[in-house]
Order: sequence, then structure tokens, then C-alpha cells
Amino acid sequence: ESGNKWVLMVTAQTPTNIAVIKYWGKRDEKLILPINDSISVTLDPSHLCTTTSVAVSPDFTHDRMWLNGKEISLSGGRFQNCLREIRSRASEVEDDEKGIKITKKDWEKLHVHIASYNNFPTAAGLASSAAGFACLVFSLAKLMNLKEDQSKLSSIARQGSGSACRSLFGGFVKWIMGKEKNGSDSVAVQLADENHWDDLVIIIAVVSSRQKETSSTSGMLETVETSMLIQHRAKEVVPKRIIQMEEAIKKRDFPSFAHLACADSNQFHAVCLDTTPPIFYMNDTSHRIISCVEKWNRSEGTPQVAYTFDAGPNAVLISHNRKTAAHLLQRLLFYFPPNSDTDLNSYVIGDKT
Ligand code: 2P0
Repeated sequence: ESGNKWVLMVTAQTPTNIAVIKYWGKRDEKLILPINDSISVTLDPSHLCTTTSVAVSPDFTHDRMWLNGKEISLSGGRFQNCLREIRSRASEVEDDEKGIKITKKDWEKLHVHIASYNNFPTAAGLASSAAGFACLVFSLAKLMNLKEDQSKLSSIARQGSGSACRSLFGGFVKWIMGKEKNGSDSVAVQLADENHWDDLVIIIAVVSSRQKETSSTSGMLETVETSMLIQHRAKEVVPKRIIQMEEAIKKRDFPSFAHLACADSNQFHAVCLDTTPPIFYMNDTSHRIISCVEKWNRSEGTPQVAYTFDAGPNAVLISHNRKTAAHLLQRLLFYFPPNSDTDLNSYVIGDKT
């Protein structure tokens, strides 16, 4: 508006991630510290990703954010925590071409504008907070010239949404729960990069695009408060599965990978059912998809496809390779014909064709 004042902008893109060993339950609500480690696979950035542009200018009078073109409030504690953590670590920026110099002290007073877009329907009930907060933290860290490494940034993204910390890396990622009270060691680390196991094809079957009834945040709080099964899961089951899953990923051992991913998804939904009042994220169609995959895997003698379901009814199906992915799509179309009651919208991930 003032004509010759400057604007400095950074744009970044971050894909979402799908947990194969699930995070469910916090030991600290404010810092977002989990009760167990989790492992995820980050999707191909050309699908299900968030693009965020962050800009700074002396003309901006307060921090503002737009999501898919609509202004949203930044007053939430999670946004403020991320912004504060990043601002406090900002360092000097110099752009000789534009004649811009921003000192560490300037960053305390300057305001940012943030514009974020999801390349998938937000209403489809597919994880958007993971990609969203990861992208917000990453782009602001670039703009403010943070010297911190990706793991440190992951612990800032974690304070926006737990699962977001895993989207700072590609490939297979572990979120280490950590021991410290202040959360300094609750960070994400990359287990293997995106080229390590690139035969895998992920298909997301959209069972329902309705918004879920119980948010993950309140669902996991209720589970920790009322379920006895969750303690057994967090202390006894997950630690063993984490070791086995790391081994399966390292060796590209699909049968073990599939067995662990399916068992962990089912146990996550079991602890939801063990919550008072019970939480139902899957529906009849989700259950039919599980039966269909289980039957197929059994008839082949060795697993062809793994399934995993998050806090909603949509199926994430991970097939061993392109050939099994093609078979899987054929089967889905046969059992869930288009325009029927159980019509599925499939998103094929990790396959450019
Ligand atoms: C996961 N989910 O590991 C698990 C599996 C859903 C089921 O992380 O409260 O949105 O922001 O930390 O990260 C979803 O929970 O919850 C989630 P907050 P978040 O992906």
C-alpha cells in the first residue's frame, strides 16, 4: 500500500503422512507429547499435500492466515505456540538485490501473512493437519532463516499437531516419544528415504467424505482417561512392534510389514471401542474392505495388500507393487461398484500413471 516498501515471501509444499504404527494418546496435552512411538510413511508430494506461502512486510500490522482462500483465526494456542517457537529462533536475513536487511530484533516486531492450500478436498476427512502444520513450520523457518535442523523443526511442528512432526521428512519416519518433560527429545527421525522402497503403491479408498464426529484430539484424550487397554498397548505392544516394523522396513519384508500395519490399525480401533463412551471411526464399508483384503491375502498364501484406517472410515491400502495395486483396484471396483450404496472414490498415490 505504501508503494516502495518491500515484501519477502517463501513458498513450500509438504505431503501428508500415514501412520503404520499409530500415535494415539498424549502424556502432555499442551506440548503434545505422545504415550508411544509411532512410524509413518510420507506420501508422494504430488498428492494430498499442502502448499503454504508465508510473507513478511513492514506494511503488515498483525499476523493473518488464509486457508483455501478464506481467512481463519490465528488465535488458537497451537498456532501461537508454533509462531512463538519459530520467532524466538529467527536470525538475520539479508537480501542485497532487494536492499532488505532484517535483524534478529526486527523479527520480534514484524508480522507475517500466511496463505495455505490443500490440493485435496479438506472435507474428504483425509488427514490435513499433519501436512498443514508441517508446511507452516517449514516455510516460516525458511523465511526467518532458522539454523535448526529438521528434527528440531519437527518438534516445533509437533506442537501444532502431533502427526505433523512426521511430515518434515520423506520416506519412512519414526516419531520418538522421548523422555524429557519439556519435550526436547520428542522428535521425528527418518528411518529410510523415499527411494528405499519405491515399489509400494498406496491407494486411498474414500468411504465417506463426511466430517468425523469425534476429533482425534478429544478422542485420544477420552481414550487415555477411560481405557485400560490403551496402557497395555502403549507399554507392552507398541514398543515391540516398533522394533519389528523398523526391521521389516529395513529389509523390505512386505509380509511382516503388512501383518504389523494391519494388526496395529485394528488395535487402534479396538482401543477406540474400549473408550467410554465408545468411539467408532470405521463403518460397515470399512469392515467389508478389511474382510475383502484379509480373504485375498489368505487365498494367496502371503499378504498382497496392507490396510490401515485412521480417525475415520476411509481405507488406506498399501500394495506390494504395481501389479497387486492393479488387482486391488479391480477387486474394489467389483465389490464396491460405482454409483452403488458403497461407491468408493479412490485416490491412487505414489503412481504417476
Ligand atoms: C496417527 N492419528 O498416528 C494417528 C492415527 C489418527 C489415528 O495422529 O491432537 O491430528 O493434533 O496431536 O495428530 C491424528 O491425530 O492429533 C493422528 P493432535 P493428530 O497418524
